[in-house]
Amino acid sequence: MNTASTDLNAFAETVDEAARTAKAIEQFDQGAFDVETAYHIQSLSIQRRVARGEARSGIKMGFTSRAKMQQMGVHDLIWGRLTDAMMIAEGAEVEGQRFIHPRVEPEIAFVLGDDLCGEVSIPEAMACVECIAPALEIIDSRYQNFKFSLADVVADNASSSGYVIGPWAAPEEPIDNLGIVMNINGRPRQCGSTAAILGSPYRSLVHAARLAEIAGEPLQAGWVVLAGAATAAEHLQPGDQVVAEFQNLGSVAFSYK
Ligand code: OOG
Ligand code: MG
Repeated sequence: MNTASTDLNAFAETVDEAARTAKAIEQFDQGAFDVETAYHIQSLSIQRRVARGEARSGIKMGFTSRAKMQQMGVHDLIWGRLTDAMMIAEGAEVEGQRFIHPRVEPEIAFVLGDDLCGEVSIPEAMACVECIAPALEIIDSRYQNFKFSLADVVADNASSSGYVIGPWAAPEEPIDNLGIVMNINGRPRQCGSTAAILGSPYRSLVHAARLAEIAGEPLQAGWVVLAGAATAAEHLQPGDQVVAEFQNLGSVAFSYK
């Protein structure tokens, strides 16, 4: 695609400003840019965050479960860039003003003890993990009505907005098939298993290593990798208390003001 770099900067500014000011934008025209170009726009939008003082803290994977693909009508794996400003303390009360129409979904988080680059096997990926944790991701598409094409959602940093990490566990803890219940205001709203994430969240980490390397930003020691949601996402309403319980790993919670 021959989209001029000034156009790419304009797209990046549009998505970044929508995120910064929590104001929805229209979807870009179908065909305005392809998926590869969308990753370039994503990178430029994150550069704007970094210029404002945010630091990269890792990456997130998206559409790694059938539940999420079906909910959003997108059937390709995607990824986005995480920054420290997206991190929300476990148990915190989150201000609603920073979001447009947030949703929450249960995930597994990894912290890497070593750099992890390129084509790796599952055992190689496992050997790089320092610890694992139950996590919640708050996604908040900048597009009106949370509707997007694959290229749109990639340009919009895979809808990433916030993430909450629960208690860390040793990497030896098996995580391939752990039950998950996500409760909102004491009621179970989503039930599932970590097996829904590509059969094992470690497969998501293998993809993350490959995709980050291709982008020229290989996974670094100390980074967080979010493996992608195991269930469909749930809308957040003011006053909601969210608690996700993970078999053997404990729970992760926040409230939405
Ligand atoms: C895109 C982000 C997908 C996941 O965990 O599958 C994602 C979206 O659903 O808006 O974060
Ligand atoms: Mg997610």
